[in-house]
Amino acid sequence: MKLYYFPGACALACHIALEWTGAAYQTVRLSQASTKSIEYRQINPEGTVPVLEHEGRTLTETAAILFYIAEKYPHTSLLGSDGPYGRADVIRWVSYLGSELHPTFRQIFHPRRFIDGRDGVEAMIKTAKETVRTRLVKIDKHLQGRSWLTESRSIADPYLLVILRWAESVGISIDEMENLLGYKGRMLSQDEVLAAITSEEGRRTSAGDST
Ligand SMILES: N[C@@H](CCC(=O)N[C@@H](CS)C(=O)NCC(=O)O)C(=O)O
Repeated sequence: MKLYYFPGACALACHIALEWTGAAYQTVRLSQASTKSIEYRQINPEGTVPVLEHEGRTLTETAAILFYIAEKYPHTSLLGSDGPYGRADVIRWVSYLGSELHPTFRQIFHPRRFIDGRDGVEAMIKTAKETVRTRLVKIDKHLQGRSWLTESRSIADPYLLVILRWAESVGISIDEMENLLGYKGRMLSQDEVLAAITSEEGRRTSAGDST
């Protein structure tokens, strides 16, 4: 498998999932600017990462790539271990992160894509940050008494880690969200998670401009 990414992007979630499989894979490092090149747009017309290439096929969209990795390596049990409910619960969380949280960061990282002039930019960013914070508070409550978002560790977890890193990089503190803090610590204590982060960012610890 070959994963296209740039540092700080949501592709990190797929990178962590690949590490969890223990299988061999390759990565292609891009810059955000180079995702707009004519060459890259032939791979992904959207001009975004992640992209996964495997067995002559190209897959885009974080959720699809996460599910593909999990399906290809069932021994990892990254799709939930509990029959139809367990699987649906993983879909629920990947959907929630991908549709309710991930897009909200676009308004924070790329306000000019939403508003032309200066007017309204600050207000939009402020509202988006409040929205993220409100949702993180809900996730913090959900994590009470749980180690992972779902019954067992799943592909939803590295996606949440990406969201947490973005939140902190734009000043949304999770210091008072004890369950999320513990969760982040649990994720960062895993060798595979650190390996993916280090391979993308070296010693860098913040997420930076990404979505
Ligand atoms: N819906 C896509 C969104 C992908 C996306 O927004 N990727 C960001 C990085 S997190 C990107 O490549 N941004 C480059 C840009 O918009 O210029 C997915 O879930 O994969």
